[in-house]
Amino acid sequence: LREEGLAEIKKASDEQKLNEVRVQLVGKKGELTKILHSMKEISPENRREVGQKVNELRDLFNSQLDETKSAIVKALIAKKMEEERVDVTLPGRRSAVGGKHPIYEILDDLEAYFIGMGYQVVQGPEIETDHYVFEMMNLPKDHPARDMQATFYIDPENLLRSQTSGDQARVLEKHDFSKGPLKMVGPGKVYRRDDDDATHSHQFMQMEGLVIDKHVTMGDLKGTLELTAKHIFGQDRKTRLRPSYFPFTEPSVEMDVSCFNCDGKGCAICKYTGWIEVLGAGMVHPNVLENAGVDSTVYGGFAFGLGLDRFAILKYGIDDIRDFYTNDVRFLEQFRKEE
Ligand code: FA5
Repeated sequence: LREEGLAEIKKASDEQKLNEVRVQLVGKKGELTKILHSMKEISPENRREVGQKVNELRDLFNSQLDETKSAIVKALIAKKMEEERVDVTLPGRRSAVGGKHPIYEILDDLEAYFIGMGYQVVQGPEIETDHYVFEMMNLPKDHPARDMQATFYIDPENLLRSQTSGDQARVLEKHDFSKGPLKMVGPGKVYRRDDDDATHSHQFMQMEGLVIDKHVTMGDLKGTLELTAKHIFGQDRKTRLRPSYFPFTEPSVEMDVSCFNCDGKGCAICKYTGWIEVLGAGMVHPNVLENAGVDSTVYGGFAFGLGLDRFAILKYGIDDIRDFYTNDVRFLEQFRKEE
């Protein structure tokens, strides 16, 4: 039985088979138990010796069974480790990361620039009310200048804002002038029923600017606009201010930047004018201040609304504004910076 038992244990190749062998040899109904049960048939003088042998054999089987079991488990773990081996020296797979959109390059740059000059950044809603976009901005319902911006109306009171100028009214209403002057920029998306062409899109981005204090002059406005243009375009690009008209500023101006393509000489992109208009601006109309509860005999200042898309066109030499919105990856990839 000893030799047979050991051979059986040796043969068992997995845990299940080994368990079967264990039951067969040392289990309750196993071979050794059978011998113990038949002790009464053995002569009393031999009983002690047989008992001892059975016990020895059980110990031997048990220790062999345990040894074999741990060898099987070890082999199993080794096999699993081998199968799940990971080569940590292999280079990882690169995930495709996006780049910042060129308009946001300009936007982030300008935000940091204005914050550095003490401006706060505000963000007005894209679905705005007629009240803030027009009425508070000195454009009552029947004002002819409403036609200057073909507006998408949702209902008679709500609209997709056609300019960020509503942000001016929102901050003016809230500002506490006893705590100091008001300086803010408000960037964001605007929408117009404009026909799309190389320099017009029905969705584009503006950055509103507003500075209100006791002694702000047109010279401050001119200096701010010219410095801003130099900050974005460098020292050499030419700029000019033209007189213009907006209901919320008086006097009003527009700033042009010399065309990136022909340097002011005239080409199709700038419609042979040599210039591309980038912003509207002016000294804040007293009615705008009064509408928001600000005393226009004490306070005054300037405002501007710059077209971020036009800034991006001129900075990066892009010949069609629509490229910003069609999301052609080949176009956008040109602006990706090396990580
Ligand atoms: C305005 O929207 C005024 N709210 C600007 C302003 C603010 C004046 C504060 C005075 C004081 P305008 O409609 O001209 O003005 O637009 C301002 C700028 O937005 C333009 O100079 C141009 O750069 C840009 N812009 C206007 N229409 C489009 C368009 N369809 N696509 C791309 N950019 C546009």
